[in-house]
Amino acid sequence: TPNRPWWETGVVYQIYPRSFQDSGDDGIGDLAGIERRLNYVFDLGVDAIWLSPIFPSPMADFGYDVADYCGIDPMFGDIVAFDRLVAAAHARGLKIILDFVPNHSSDQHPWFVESRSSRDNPRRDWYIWADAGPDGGPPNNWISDFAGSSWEWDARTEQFYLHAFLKEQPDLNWRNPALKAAMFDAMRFWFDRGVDGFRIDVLWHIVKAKGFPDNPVNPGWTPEMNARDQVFQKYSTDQPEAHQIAAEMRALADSYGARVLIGEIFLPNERHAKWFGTPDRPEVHLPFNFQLIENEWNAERIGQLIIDYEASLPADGWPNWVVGSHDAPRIAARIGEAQARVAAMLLLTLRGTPTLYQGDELGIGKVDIPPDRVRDPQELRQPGLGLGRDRSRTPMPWNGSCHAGFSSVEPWLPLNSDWKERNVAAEADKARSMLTLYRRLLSVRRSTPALNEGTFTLIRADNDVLMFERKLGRVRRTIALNFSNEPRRIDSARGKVILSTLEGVGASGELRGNEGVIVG
Ligand code: TEU
Repeated sequence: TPNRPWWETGVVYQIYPRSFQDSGDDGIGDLAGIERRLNYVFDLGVDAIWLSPIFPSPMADFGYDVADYCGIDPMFGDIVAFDRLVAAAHARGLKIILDFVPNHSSDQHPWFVESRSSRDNPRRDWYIWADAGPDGGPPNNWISDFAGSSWEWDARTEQFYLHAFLKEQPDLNWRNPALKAAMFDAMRFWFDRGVDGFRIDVLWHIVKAKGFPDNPVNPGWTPEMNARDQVFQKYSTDQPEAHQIAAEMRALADSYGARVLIGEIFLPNERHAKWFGTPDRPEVHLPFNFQLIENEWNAERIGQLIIDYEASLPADGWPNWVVGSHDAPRIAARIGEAQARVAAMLLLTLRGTPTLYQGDELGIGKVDIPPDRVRDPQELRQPGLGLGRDRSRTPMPWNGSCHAGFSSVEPWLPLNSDWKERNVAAEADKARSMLTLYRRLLSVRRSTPALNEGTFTLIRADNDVLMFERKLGRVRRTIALNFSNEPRRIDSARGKVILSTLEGVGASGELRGNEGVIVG
């Protein structure tokens, strides 16, 4: 279909800038490094790059604590390097999506420094302040996503401030019109510089219920669980006023032409779908869909969730899928490398916009982070629960040379232990490598619009087999995925195998163990 926007026809590739390519000899990736590797990204066959935050930051949460919404952290470069990167990307037809973090700033942001300086500072109300509860403790029972109360006492002004994440990440008050205007100005700043869209961090968090009522307590919570699950985030997230703001963000994006908004939203289907908005009051183009990350890797389960998700979409709601991110365990660590190949085929044959996470295309799996090298604040605050995100944030291994070609010095996090064999250069020419599989899948997807926009029909999801058809006009493709490591019969797949996740061909009417095929 002509005239479909790029965020529907394309594939997004997430770059975690600290860990992509260092050009500054400090062991931390940067913008000039990304520019150097643009041909790799282009050759992979993706259409857009989403950059995790690159703004000035004390890095308490590695950039998700922003100290200036309109600058570049010197660690990553400067605005000149940024403009160069955008120009170089655009010259290759690649879009650039920035990570906008509206729920909270850094506690070092000049706005917060002012806000906490006195109760009558004009910026006091740009953040969320409240008096102590009757017992002198926090105003309510809200729990930070990173454990502990969401409220931090400020001794000087004798009030608590709210932080849904670290205490170094105070929540901004979107009910304050001046704060809201300043944040919209920041979006304009980047749109004016040519960015093609934003991934919006924790969008469903940005407004809190008036009066800050206690959240309902989760009766199923036990101390082995993540501390944040002690309560349901009923009053601290997903408020109607946040939808209004999303609609205004969308109106701003639309005023610039073909720009995309991707909302980070974790909610059950029905409430998740509300973030598309309505045709006369649209909100985000793509409410990020994390279900392939959050659910068990099981053919029946995945078949059902695809059906449920598709059914939950509004008439003009476009789907999206992702299997990895800087927050989630690596897909190959979670389900093993053989199944990660099946997951790659699923991701790139589903209806909608797929997002790839850097390094997954190399099949990076389990990485051991020695205790003295743990950097993730989520892990440091609740050690031993397996919440560590460092394992998904290790540097890209480019080649077999010193520090894998990532940096001239020791990187900020260790490399994947198998980097000597598992790196871009080593995988580039191997027919069997994960990288080759990703390239083939991306190329088949690009040349087969049915895989992007065709109808989705589930054929079966049982006995470890997920099978579905994608159809556009007269083009039909059947995708059959074997979630087990044993052979499985698939009598109904007709046509020739266009691509398999394995080398060679199996017996007809059969999937080999861990095999996925596109047939047509
Ligand atoms: O993550 C939001 C979020 O919900 C996290 O708590 C996520 O569930 C957790 O990291 C999974 O282990 C976003 C960013 O993606 C994350 O990197 C930030 O730390 C967080 O917001 C705060 O900005």
